[in-house]
Amino acid sequence: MRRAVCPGSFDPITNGHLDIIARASKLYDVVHVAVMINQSKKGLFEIEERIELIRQVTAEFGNVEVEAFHGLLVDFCKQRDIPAIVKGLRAVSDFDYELQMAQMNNGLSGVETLFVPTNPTYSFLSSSLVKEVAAWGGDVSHLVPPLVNTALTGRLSKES
Ligand code: COD
Repeated sequence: MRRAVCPGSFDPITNGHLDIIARASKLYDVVHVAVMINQSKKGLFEIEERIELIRQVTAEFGNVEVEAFHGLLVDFCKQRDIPAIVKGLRAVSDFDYELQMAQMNNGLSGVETLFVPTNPTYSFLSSSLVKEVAAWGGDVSHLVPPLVNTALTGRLSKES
């Protein structure tokens, strides 16, 4: 069984994330989506909410498992016998840090990182920008799945 992980914060999942997960799901038998918990960074959505949104928008792929993890990504991989991390690369600016993480993770445990070039439609897209635009009332419906757009609108209207 060929397994890979797509890790991230997913606060919330965007069409850019979804595109990478969809492409990974065609290459691997099982794709684990790991919502990595960073206790020093309070998100807009709780971890359980992020997981539920990801589960719903990836259900159609049929081979995606979603869970949260607190700790090192290499330990997530070790515990589940996952040999590969799949990451999307948006621009050269992503590459520096992604390369460092890939080399660190490989040095720690031998896990490989595979980079998938972003779909150019999403090369500017990040969860932070989506939240910022939505917070100011901008339309992000073309940047996130409809379910996420509804969740964002609901959350931001409660916060304002
Ligand atoms: N197009 C394509 N891919 C995208 C896009 C887009 N528009 N947006 C995001 N992605 C992909 C990228 O691969 C990105 O890395 C991934 O989705 C996740 O993105 P985010 O923004 O949700 O998550 P990040 O960048 O905050 O995630 C960082 C991690 C949580 C993966 C990282 O910090 C980590 O592995 N932490 C665990 C602790 C650990 O092991 N630390 C040591 C690292 S060496």
